[in-house]
Amino acid sequence: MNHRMLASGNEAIAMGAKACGVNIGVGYPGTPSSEILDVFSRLGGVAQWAPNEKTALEVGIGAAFANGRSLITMKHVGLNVAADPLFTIAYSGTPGGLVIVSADDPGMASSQNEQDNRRYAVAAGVPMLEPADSQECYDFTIRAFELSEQFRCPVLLRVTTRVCHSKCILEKRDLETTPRTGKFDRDPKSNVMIPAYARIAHRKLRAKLHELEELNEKGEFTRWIRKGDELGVIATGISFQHVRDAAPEASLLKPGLTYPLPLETIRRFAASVKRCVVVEEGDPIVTEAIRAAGIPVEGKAEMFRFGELNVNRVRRLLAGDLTPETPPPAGKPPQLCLGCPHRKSYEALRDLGCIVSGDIGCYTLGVLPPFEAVDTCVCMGASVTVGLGMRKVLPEAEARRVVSVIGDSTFLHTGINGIVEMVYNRPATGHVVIVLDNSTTAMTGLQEHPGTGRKLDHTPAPRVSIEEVVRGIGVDNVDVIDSTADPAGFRELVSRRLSSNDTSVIIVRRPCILALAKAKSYEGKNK
Ligand SMILES: Cc1ncc(C[n+]2csc(CCOP(=O)(O)OP(=O)(O)O)c2C)c(N)n1
Ligand code: SF4
Repeated sequence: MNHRMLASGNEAIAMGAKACGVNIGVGYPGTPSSEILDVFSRLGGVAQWAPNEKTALEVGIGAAFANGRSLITMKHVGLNVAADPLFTIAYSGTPGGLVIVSADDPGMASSQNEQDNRRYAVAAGVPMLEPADSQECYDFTIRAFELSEQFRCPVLLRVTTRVCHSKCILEKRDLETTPRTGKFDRDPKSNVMIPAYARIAHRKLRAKLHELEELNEKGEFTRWIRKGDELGVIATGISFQHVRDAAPEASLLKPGLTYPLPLETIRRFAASVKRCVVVEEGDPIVTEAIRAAGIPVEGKAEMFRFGELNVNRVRRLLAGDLTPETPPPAGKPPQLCLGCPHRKSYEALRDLGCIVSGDIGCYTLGVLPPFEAVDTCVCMGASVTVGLGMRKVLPEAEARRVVSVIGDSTFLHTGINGIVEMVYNRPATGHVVIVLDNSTTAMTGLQEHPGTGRKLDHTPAPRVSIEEVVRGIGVDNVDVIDSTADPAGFRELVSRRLSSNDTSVIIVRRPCILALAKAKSYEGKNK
């Protein structure tokens, strides 16, 4: 029986994973990927949040080494964190299926950069599928697992914000397969990447990519829409939908397996039209690959490299219209909620004249008025280490003003490494780290993490104690305080710690007001 429904791309990926019997879904939250594992869990799949993306991928690799199927989810910047295992698992592959969802955010709706992760597929030599709608999210997820097992290689499923969040008709197939049974066959030549084995594995990987390219030429993943021969457009992912509206008269070629590309099919398509243009969001990756194969195609002007494409921008791109674009109307700047526990902390840091090495989460909003209290922010976990670097070179009086501010989820993601660095290479003035512990991953939608005491599905879990972790690493002073209930005490504590040469961690603990209500409902359910 077939089932038609309205589903977002993220829901479709979860349903595809469930349909093909994925044994485990592991990820770290990040817009626009966060809903995938929640839905997979609600469908009855085994899903868990990892402390960060590297751990997520490694758990998934382990499950796939043990013959299981693993789905790994993350936002684009998460793949930077997971890049180390990615490059080597591309060599060895796994007997079980390993599919990594990279959810990219062109236009930076909710991200610190708009990096184009298609480059990871090329750099690591990992085949990549790029769905353009929810149906393809579902179908490609299932095919990604099949390809991963057939070719013994991880597969990247690369989606973007519009594909993740737009809802369209999805037809589910009657497929429900049972998860694969775990088993481990010793095969060190394939699974242990010492140089002698890795040299062979790299050659095997390149051979697999050639085979995949041949498979791709057979057309299963490519849509060729024949219209007139005046204009032909090659478009991938969401750009394909924009082109259909912007240039209904154009012939269209949409590769779905976008690494390795079906270059011979593309050559024939380009030769079949008088003008051939590549329309792609982000970097000109497909354009460059096609041109490198000696196929003459037009690319896009540099101005279309930034932000998302839409129907209007694609019309302009095709018309070669380079007049300045009207900027979108300025929206209301985001703000910390009224009653947010981060507010009192920033008021104090502002009034104390601190140099704040910040981090990523709701609390990054401390950069905006009325606080204007965050001075740097690079990537998750960097607050601690960037603060330490500042302390190493600033004159003493300035160094004493530096504090690192980090959220609880971010602390457990990659902040812990910074604490190890602080204890090992302590600055002469010591250092002060403030962990804003609101008992949730608020910014990405209130997900659980190892410090909340609940699993992804909000049932009870062992709780990792931040204070025990930092004490164990060897921090001199560890304090827990509520800056909202005791603002004066918090100011006095920060001043005291800043004036000493100790290493200090101050944990500001008070729940996010939005998470509090939800947490109460879970407690009711968990009784
Ligand atoms: C490598 C990476 N993974 C995921 C994200 C998405 N993300 C941004 S902030 C954040 C965590 C926020 O939680 P927390 O540190 O507890 O701060 P809060 O928002 O609760 O104040 C996440 C997961 C990201 N920016 N970078
Ligand atoms: S969601 Fe929670 S942490 Fe984020 S601004 Fe609102 S109250 Fe603060």
